[in-house]
Amino acid sequence: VAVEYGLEAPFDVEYHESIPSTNARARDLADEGKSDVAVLADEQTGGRGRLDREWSSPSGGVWLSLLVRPDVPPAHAPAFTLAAAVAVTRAAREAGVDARIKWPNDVVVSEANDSPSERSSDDVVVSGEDSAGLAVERKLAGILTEMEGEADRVSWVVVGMGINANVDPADLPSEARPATLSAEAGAVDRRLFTQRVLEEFDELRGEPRAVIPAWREHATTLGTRVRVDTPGGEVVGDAVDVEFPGTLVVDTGDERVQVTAGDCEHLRP
Ligand code: BT5
Repeated sequence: VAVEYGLEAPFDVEYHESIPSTNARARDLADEGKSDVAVLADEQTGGRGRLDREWSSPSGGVWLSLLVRPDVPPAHAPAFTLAAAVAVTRAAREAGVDARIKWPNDVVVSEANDSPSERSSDDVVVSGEDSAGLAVERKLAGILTEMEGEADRVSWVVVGMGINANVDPADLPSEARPATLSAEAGAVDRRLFTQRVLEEFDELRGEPRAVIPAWREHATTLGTRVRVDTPGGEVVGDAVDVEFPGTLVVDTGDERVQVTAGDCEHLRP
């Protein structure tokens, strides 16, 4: 049952204690003609990531989907993923967590930030590494953007954000290397945290192109060596930039490749 969540937000907020998926609910609301709704849940029983992957959503998280109807062509929809990543990152940083954005849809915390006491002050640690030489970053949040539209204009966009807020790490799949706000910086007030995410997203959505500089400011992907598994094959090189609406530019040494979708791994510099 949806109840009023008591947020002062530029969205109608619908709160569920438990629901299969806030994205699925937001899509149903889109079919009913609604707009500017935030669907929020304490727990999801059928949370989904990209490519129909499972998104683990135990009680204590911020499982949030925003339904919007922007006046943009479908090709611009990726900018809403970036806007959500910036909004979540800003809210997490305000809460004292060293969150950064990993292209295309992750908010991560670097392993090296976990144990500052084990480092001496003159150590220069960019990020941790595992034995395979991959940078170790743990996932604090993931974003799933879905949309429907005609050739020239979207009908609706649903931006789903899965944020491990006050979740017990034992309830999350350890192989996914999750991070939680509560483990990084202590339990957060989920109502206030959500309000900050909604405010930041609302500000960014009005000017999608302005999202790019904000994204660059908090990106961990730029300046690192990456391996991106794209629908068209693997791309390895230096991540040099992100361009509107969310394209990653990878310098392979031979050429600059523009990657619009894929799974990205950060490699040893
Ligand atoms: C994502 O997919 O990162 C998008 C996740 C979006 C979830 C939100 S929650 C609100 C809304 N309602 C939904 O049903 N979905 C959205 P992807 O990049 O494909 O990453 C999925 C992978 O992340 C999984 O295969 C796991 O390895 C890992 N994973 C699953 N649950 C996780 C969690 N809670 N924290 C960190 N990693 C997780």
